Amino acid sequence: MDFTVLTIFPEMFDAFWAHGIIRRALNQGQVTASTVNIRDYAEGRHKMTDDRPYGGGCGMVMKPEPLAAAIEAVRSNSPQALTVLLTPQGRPFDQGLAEELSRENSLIFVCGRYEGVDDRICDNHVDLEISIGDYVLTGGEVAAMAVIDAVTRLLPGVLGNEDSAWQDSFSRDLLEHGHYTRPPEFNGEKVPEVLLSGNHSAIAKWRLEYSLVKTLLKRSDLLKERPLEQSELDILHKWQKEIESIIRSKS
Ligand code: 9D3
Repeated sequence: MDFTVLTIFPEMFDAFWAHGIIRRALNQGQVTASTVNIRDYAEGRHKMTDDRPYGGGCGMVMKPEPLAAAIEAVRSNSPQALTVLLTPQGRPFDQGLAEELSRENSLIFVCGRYEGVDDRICDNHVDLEISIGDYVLTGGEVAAMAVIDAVTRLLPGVLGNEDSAWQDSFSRDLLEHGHYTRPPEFNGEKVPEVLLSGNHSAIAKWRLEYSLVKTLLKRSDLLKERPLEQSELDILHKWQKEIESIIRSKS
């Protein structure tokens, strides 16, 4: 996978490329990455990348010429690349979109700043617009990092353990069970005993039960969307009966 990021703040990505899984993927050659300064494609003594909006209003708009020149320069080197604009009005980013993007060979990310980019860029130079959620950022850079991070961990060989990236369809769309490591007792709290038992089928059963209950309590919207297997329905029934018996005993 080749990532190219177009931004007026390329230094923001220096630390991003230099740490963790991304750095290892770069070192192992599963990923190549470069950052392009949009200002390098701006004309004039001041190399301006923004200008005042037609029709008035506060804030500035990213000028189309430097962006178009930067995108065209990058595309001429990788004509098959998918060009992605990070924008609040884009398609909501989720794991499904991360999986789609991970199947591309080459991705170009265009990071807007100010109030946004000239709309003629969105229409003619961009294949896909992405938003990372309904909250207001100051630019596309942090959003591009989120997308690159989520895509990189899905690339073949990047996580070593293949199934830690592509979970099977049954554990997907549930919150994860709790995680514990040593010591066995911390601040008076013990690690759940079943995890120390070495009984792998009991551990798998416990993990599924706590995934389901945690999802029910914290993200019931996920359970409503998702089909449930018989073993999962059995667990929810067990909890339903427990709750009903408590209610009956108090009324
Ligand atoms: C006042 C209207 N604003 C639209 C909600 C203007 C505006 C706010 C923030 C225009 C651009 C931005 C900068 N944000 C991004 O570039 C951005 C973003 C975001 O703000 N939220 C979620 N995903 C993304 S992707 C890029």
